[in-house]
Amino acid sequence: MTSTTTSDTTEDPHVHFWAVPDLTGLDFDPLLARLLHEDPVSRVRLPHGEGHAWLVTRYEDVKFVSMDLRFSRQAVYGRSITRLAPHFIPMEGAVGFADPPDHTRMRRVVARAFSARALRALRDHAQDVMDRLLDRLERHGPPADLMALVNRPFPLAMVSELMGVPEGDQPLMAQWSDTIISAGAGRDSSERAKGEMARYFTELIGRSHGTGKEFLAAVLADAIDEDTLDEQEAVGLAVLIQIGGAHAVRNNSANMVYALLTHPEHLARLRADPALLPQAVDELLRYIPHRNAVGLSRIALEDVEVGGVRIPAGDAVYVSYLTANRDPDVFADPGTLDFDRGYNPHVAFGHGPHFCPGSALARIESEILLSTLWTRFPDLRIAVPDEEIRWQRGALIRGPETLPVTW
Ligand code: FLV
Repeated sequence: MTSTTTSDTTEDPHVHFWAVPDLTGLDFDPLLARLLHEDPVSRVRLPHGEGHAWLVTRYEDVKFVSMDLRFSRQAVYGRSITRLAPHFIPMEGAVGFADPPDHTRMRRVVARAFSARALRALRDHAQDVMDRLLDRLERHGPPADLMALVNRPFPLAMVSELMGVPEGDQPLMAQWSDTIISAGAGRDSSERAKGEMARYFTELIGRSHGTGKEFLAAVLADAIDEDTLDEQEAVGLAVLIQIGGAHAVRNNSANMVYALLTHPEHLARLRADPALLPQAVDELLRYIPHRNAVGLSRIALEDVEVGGVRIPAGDAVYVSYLTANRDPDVFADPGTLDFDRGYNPHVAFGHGPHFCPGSALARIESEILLSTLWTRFPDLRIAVPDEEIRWQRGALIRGPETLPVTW
């Protein structure tokens, strides 16, 4: 991108500079809320990268952009697009940067690891892991940090099981993921962590050839042997699934616990009517602002009109799934957490080809956490005043740093 573009847009009063504040609790980014209502297809400049990008906030427009193949992820790679983090999260050749048909080929391999049978086994395993973690929480006694004792280790153990990462290597995974999914760790440490994690998975996949095992590293090794994937694609997939599986669920499920602890009527309702659980989890997914700013853009391959605005070929476009989930044209009273919402077609897992491949596992994990936690600890409550809870800073995915609870 030329410096002319940068200076032009910096001067342009129609480009919103998005400083991306460190928000706390479940607060909704005020700029995002304003853009949804006042400037639904706008242009923004983020703290890193160059120039500006389009930001699409309305539900129907978000779905349109994320489905339409005239918006490309492959064209993003290597461009210094304005963004929240100083680095890109996916590696070169990874699924996040792929378009169909390559993207479809990669996703088909991942789908093998999320078959109905595999998910049933993962649900049983999730309950075992949760039971053990809550035994440990009980032995620890109150007060305790739920992040350290439950919300961090639980999804990490689950995705490691799915992937075939041995238990002893899980702390290493957590450390790399934290550095990669951060805007604040710096480009060098993030790139180093990506490199180290990639080397780890290259080795793990290398050891898994022909083992006949069902974990994902073995499935990826088989796919390489069948020439369905090359090694870089397989490793890129493994890195994104490991990070997404552990990091996204850790934060999202902690935000769910926090939401319930700060909405006692909702919690009481859910405990009185456990059959409500799947619907409650979906409403929490819709309601919780999962991330800061926006993640990975797409590039318009030709001029495309979105919500009445012409986006020129070559421009970068972001969608916000957070604002889509708060669009009053789709969700009545969108700012209210409502477990009785009948129609809830939220896009918390994204939309289109890049829709989260782990959504079923994420739902299972949240359901097991929320159903087991209060059965075991009926008097669970936050142990400190709300303003003393520390929330992650410089984060891409939002969540509490610690969640001190007592019972
Ligand atoms: O938060 C981001 C992110 C998360 C993730 O799990 C995978 C990703 O590729 C990304 C990303 O590209 C940008 C993010 O801000």
